Amino acid sequence: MLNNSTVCDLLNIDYPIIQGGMAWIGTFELVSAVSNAGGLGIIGSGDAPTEWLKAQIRQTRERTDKPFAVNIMMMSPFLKDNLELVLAEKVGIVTFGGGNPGSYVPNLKEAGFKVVPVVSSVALARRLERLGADAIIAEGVESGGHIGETTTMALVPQVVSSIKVPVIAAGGIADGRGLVAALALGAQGVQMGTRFICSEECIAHPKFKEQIIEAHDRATVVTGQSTGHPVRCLENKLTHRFAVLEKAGASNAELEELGRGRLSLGVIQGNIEEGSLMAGQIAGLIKEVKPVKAIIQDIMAEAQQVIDVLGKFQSKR
Ligand code: TUI
Repeated sequence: MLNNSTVCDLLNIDYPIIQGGMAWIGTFELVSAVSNAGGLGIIGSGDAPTEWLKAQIRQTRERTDKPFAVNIMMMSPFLKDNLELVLAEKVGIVTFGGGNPGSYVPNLKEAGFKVVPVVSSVALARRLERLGADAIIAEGVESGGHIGETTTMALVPQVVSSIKVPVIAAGGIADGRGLVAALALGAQGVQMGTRFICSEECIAHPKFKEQIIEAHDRATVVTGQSTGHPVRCLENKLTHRFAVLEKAGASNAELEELGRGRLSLGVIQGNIEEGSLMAGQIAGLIKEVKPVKAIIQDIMAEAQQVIDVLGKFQSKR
């Protein structure tokens, strides 16, 4: 069986499936659905104000008594207030993304929290384990949004071999084959963002979901390489404008200006040409919008089938 991973024990969940804490669309509707289905839902606080996050935590609690987490984005202008809020609200599990959360880990540990940072390098995974991280999400360059440089295939086993705490694989995973592959690399679970965008419960605009359904294997591009903050999105008019500006040697300030407000324009308002449609390379595998419960059940069933086939393959030799 697949639900016996240490990540399940650590987070008190039934299945080793964790939802990516996506800004704007990792809201209580999706979070409570994932947690109620036996995975771990994560509120994506992004750069949202603390009052918004407080309301999201409260609304999630109204809909589930299962564990859920908050993702804290290190570049948020409300970073400190949001951290104080999750402590006051005793959320219990925090993930971090978009930077090094090292200085905040000890405080959360003292308060009894489970701390699960997202990293894109072995060095940061090691440092955060030393500071008390309970598990590490190793996120490959296949992911949507803000990304590192190493592929999931190369990053996950290197992180697994470098630390003792459980590793969760992220980036390029959307089905049971991906889950089994992650387990084969030594991970104890997976985090998925793009797959959960195409759920009935996710509040993402239907036009954004449709763009993912229609995506092919090369539908995403990476912008912002020149700024040191590369971001993967579905290719559209906005990413073309970024590419032209970057080629012309635009300053970080100009690129930031072009990016302002674009994520909500794309993913909430459904402006698929002028908005930022952050999504991972696995978008091309996702062919339908389904209820969260079906997504999780189908992945678990497929993973079990794959394991059974692999087991037979081995016994024939
Ligand atoms: O955080 C993410 N993905 C994100 S955050 C985000 S919000 C955003 N909005 C507009 C423009 C840019 C970002 C969208 N997507 N994933 C987790 C993740 N964290 N991936 C990589 C990292 C990471 C990168 C550097 C973690 C730590 C880090 O540390 C650098 C250092 O200081 O050592």
